[in-house]
Amino acid sequence: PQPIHLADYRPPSHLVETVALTFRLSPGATRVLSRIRFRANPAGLENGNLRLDGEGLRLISCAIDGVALTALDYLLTPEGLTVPAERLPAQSFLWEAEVEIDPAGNTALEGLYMSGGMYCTQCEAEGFRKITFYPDRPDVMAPFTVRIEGDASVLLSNGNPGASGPGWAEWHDPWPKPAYLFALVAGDLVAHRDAFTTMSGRAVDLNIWVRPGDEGKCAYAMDALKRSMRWDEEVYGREYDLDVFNIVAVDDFNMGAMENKGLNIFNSKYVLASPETATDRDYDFIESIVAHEYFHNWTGNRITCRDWFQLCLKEGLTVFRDQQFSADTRSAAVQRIEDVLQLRARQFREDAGPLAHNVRPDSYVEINNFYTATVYEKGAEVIGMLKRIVGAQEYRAALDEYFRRHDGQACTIEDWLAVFQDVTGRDLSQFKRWYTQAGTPRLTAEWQVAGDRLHLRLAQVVPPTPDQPLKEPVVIPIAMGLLAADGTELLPETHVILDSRETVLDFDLAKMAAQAGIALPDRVIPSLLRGFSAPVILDAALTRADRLVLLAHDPDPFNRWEAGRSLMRETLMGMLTGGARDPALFDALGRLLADERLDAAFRALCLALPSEDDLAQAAHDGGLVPDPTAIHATRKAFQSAMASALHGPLAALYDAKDPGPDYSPDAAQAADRALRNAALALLTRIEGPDRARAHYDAATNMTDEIAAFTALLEAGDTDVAQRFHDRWKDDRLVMDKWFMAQITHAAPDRAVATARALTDHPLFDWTNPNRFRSVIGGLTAGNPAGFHDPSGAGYAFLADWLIRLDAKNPQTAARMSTAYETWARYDADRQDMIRAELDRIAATEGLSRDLSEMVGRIRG
Ligand code: HT7
Ligand code: ZN
Repeated sequence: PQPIHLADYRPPSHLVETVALTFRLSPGATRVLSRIRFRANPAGLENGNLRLDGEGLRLISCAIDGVALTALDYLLTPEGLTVPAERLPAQSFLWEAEVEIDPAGNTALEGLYMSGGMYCTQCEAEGFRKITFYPDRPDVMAPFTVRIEGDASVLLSNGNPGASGPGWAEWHDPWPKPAYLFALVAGDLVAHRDAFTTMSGRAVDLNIWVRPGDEGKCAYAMDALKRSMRWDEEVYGREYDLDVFNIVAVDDFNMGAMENKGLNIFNSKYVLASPETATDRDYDFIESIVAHEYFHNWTGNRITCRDWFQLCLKEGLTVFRDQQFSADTRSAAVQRIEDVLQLRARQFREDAGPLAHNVRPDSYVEINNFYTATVYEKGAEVIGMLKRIVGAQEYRAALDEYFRRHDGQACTIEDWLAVFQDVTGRDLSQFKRWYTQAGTPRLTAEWQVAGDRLHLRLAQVVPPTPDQPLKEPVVIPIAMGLLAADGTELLPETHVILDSRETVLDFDLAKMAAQAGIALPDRVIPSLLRGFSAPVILDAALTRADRLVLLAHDPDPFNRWEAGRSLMRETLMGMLTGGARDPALFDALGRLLADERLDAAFRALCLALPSEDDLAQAAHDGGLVPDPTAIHATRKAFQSAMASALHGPLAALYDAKDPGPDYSPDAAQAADRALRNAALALLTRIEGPDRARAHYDAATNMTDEIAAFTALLEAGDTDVAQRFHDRWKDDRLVMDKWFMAQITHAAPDRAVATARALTDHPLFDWTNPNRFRSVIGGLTAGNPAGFHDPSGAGYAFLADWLIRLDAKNPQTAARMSTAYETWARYDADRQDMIRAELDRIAATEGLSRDLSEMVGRIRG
């Protein structure tokens, strides 16, 4: 298939005034009747043909203004239907069609499909065309009326409920929306109900629909929903706009959740939670994903994207908003560190390899392949930088204007930036490069003390990426401070902007020292990029001693954590090349651990080591060829050394941080559990399994139970997997954890065999994306040394499963293929073996557009 280019965008030839759909539900043969009023689009520059997308539809009949069309009146292809301009009334006409579709046979989980006996839909990005003929593009927005006929007890669609009776229900959504926001659910479901009154007094019914038996696991998602609704009113002045807000949990879902207007559909993993079955991390995800989907109501639904190249317009902004919400709800510093960890693990990795692309891509073959960390997470960072550059007040003013100017429209990044330019008077043409250039900029910082002055040289390079060899400098906002060697703060936080390739800043040290009441220092320690003020890789000329000062004293918690992290990384890299450990780091960590003024969640983060994947990238960046087995062993050795060095403080924390049996998912309790369980993992490494066994037996919540379970797996316990299985075998979401944990914590040389054995387990349902990800992703992401086993067995195992899954669910198969994206880091043997697997996949007959695009791009 040919790529689609942003530069080729053309406005639609026809717009839709109203849509009325009737669904006659039947698992293998659902009938969809559509009545769509079209009008010619004056801005449509194309020929006036009516072009309707449609895939896998059995056309029963169609008519224009009541006159039936015959096959001679239109052109029907596997991609859609075109009625030539000469057969169309000039201005406005009614299109009617009846089609038949097969929800039960729809394993791709796109369009109308069945999950656990219920009907549900997923239309973003281009799933609506699998439901009926329609201009399935986001710049065609219309109000929808829907009638559902079926024998399920609950029949839901977008908008407000209309009339209903036994076996039928009608819905009307007054807000014009693109087809990708359409949704329908039908099933024998039960609701967890609540209500919300908006700031202007509108009463909204809130329902979370789940399978009978799950209704007791919805309280947290409901609470998160109400808090999100209030937060969006208070922080962005955005109010909900329908009488009802429905959420439905489904077990078979390709992604996390979907923001369909008034009818969000969620992967059940991100709705259902009870203390016994969900971890603190699960609760955290539920809160932020519920918030994210809710926030889309304004950033995505009321204002949507003109075309799919503009995906970051809604996704980057909505991720930024959900991150703000979580920062306001929990510890802002911890939230920022977690966001950056995620950004580096997923987006920096993507930017460093063959899949690097702009936040706003220029072309794609399959849009589903562009729901990426770059579009989402880097897209959010770009908004964060914009806010930092214009300031909080101007940011809010610009957002107010964005909502005022563009409500009800399908917009572009140009529209978005124009609002900021108009409101703030700033020229953002250079800033726009963040949207149009791929690659993670590298920022270098060097400095010199010369008498009573400090000269700080900042320089940037944006690396070449596929198809973009040459790059222009971007606008980098840098939040910074300066510390003296004893930790005294010399300069309160300052904001500078680097928009050229290089600049030198000059600071008056004498004045700063006098103000701080200390002698003129001969050594200063810049604390740069505080709060990770830009998504760049910083190479700062800091010594180990400088970093120890920052770890102990930096007033910016992010940079304090960052200093510890970089010391750990450096130490691990040193150990990999035969160097020794540095006791000063453990001493510093010991002091930090014992500092009760510090948030327990922050301390838990400071104990966590860089991942094996981080270390492989660090080795590659340092000109080495990473050895995944050695990285794994070195990391374990470091953990054991750390546990021995910090045994006293860790044991003390383990005893002190028990929040007791009354579980609450709140940040304070979760922080204590995180720190205690981090201590448990380290202590088990050197003490043996007794403490973890007692922890397992005493656990009254899943956070503690899984912490003990994984500690015991690491310790080689041979019984615990069966015990866990016997207790939880009937709970799908908990069993996903069971599958994943066993692979993640298998010794690397047994990881592929473990994964293989688990795929033979009777509960391994590979057509369920969550279960597939637990096992296959458990190997590729959770056990890198196992995946990169020198035999190549991990590469072959993944390829076998991708080929098999692709025939049923191309989207999930394509997404999982990113495990191969780092191939260029590794030795020639591994590269050859990966290339052979990519070739084998590419040569598979009938390969989907999704997977073949990914394999082609990864291979380069
Ligand atoms: N906007 C939603 C994206 C999404 C999606 C995309 C492609 C295929 C399946 C999908 N399910 C959901 C979710 C979001 O970003 O909030
Ligand atoms: Zn989103």
